[in-house]
Amino acid sequence: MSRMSNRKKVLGMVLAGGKGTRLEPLTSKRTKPAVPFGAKYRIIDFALNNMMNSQIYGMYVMTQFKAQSLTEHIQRHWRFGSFLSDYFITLAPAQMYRYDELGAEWYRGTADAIYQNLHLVHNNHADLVAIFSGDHIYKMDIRHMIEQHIDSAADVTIAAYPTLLEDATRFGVLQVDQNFQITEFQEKPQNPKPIPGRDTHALASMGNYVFSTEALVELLTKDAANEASEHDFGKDVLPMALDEGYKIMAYDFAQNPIPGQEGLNTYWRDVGTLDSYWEANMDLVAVKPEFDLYNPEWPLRTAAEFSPPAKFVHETSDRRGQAFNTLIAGGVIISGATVRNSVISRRVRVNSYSLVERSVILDGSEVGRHCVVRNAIIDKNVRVPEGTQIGVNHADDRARGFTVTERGVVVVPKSYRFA
Ligand code: ADQ
Ligand code: ADP
Repeated sequence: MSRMSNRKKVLGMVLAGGKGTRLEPLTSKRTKPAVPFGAKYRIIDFALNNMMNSQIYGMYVMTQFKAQSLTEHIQRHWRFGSFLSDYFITLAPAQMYRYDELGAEWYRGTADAIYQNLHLVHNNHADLVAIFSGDHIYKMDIRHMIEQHIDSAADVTIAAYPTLLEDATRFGVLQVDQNFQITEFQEKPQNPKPIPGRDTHALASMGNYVFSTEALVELLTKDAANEASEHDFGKDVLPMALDEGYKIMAYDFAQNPIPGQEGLNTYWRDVGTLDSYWEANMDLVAVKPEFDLYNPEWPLRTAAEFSPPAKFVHETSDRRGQAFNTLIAGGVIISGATVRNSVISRRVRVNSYSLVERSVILDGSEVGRHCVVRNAIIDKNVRVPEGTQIGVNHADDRARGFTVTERGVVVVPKSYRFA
């Protein structure tokens, strides 16, 4: 829990039950928020760090599908309780708490995930509830949003990001008045309305909401009683709230940079597809990345693993161990191989005479000698045998059963065994 401006108690609730179907095979064994990202992190870490860095120290994480690695990650690694007296992070799996009333139901939608846990809001005496998606890569100072919520006397505040019109069909699209009060909300419209005066962009909901507790309880109770509802914030609860005259404000994410950051806040990515996941990893290795992992004023906590230092082995002039424009995690050994524009996670090995370019390699995988790996995502614990080429000939890649995306990224599933 956290007291903002000594006025309000804020409880964090992070939605982490997404299936992430379009990220398969990365999500065939793990939920989307658990997908590893940026050499050391998992996607959910960014949302959790936003809460922590905004002094929201009390959080519940709503989980359901394939939550094993997410659960272990949070239970084993997100343990900062001994440093902060008011810190807790607790998993709230779909456990049919309201079994007597609803029967055996999992979370039916995002609103239901919160409805089924409303007792937690009461138990924590929260004045405000920050309900955030656990699916995105971005940095946000939620304190600004809460200040705005309080100052504008809103019932609900929705974080908003201007997105390209053609992408806006995947989001909730907002129309606002000159005070940023929301006048219209359309969930995933086929023809999104542009921002007035800026017809290339629409104002998208980031799926991050601050609710006043009273409005949240009223709205979710009403929604729960509606049999036609899918119990989703975007599809059901927010349109209903608007119809019923609740005061809903938009919060302008871009105009509110985090501490230690200059200029506008331009980076928010829904890494919902393999291509966008790969691109967001590649964004990190840009010479001047738009998303900065190195801002000391915005620490990014994740699993602390006691891996040994990364090592580069150079034995002879034709076996140079080298990496350029690359993120390398602990425990990696680049031995006589060249790695460029890549994201290399913990304990990965790349062996002599091999070349890895524009690729993401997840924990514990190994690239044998004389390999070429290009535009690839290699999931955990894959042994790429000597002389293998990945991302060079897509017909070969497909013949092995790998996914080849629209933009030509080849994905090797976790623990894949080469013939
Ligand atoms: P969607 O992209 O449809 O739209 P959704 O699938 O509802 O997002 O997921 C939102 C968050 O809730 C994710 O973090 C996900 O992991 C989690 N989640 C999904 N189903 C869940 C469930 N049953 N139980 C627990 N958690 C669950 C939403 C909004 C749009 C907005 C986009 C922004 O509806 O208006 O624009 O997010 O990405
Ligand atoms: P991910 O690929 O999602 O990162 P991990 O390999 O890190 O998954 O597994 C996450 C946790 O789940 C591990 O700590 C491990 O203990 C547990 N785990 C993984 N596979 C199994 C399994 N088959 N049975 C039981 N536990 C497992």
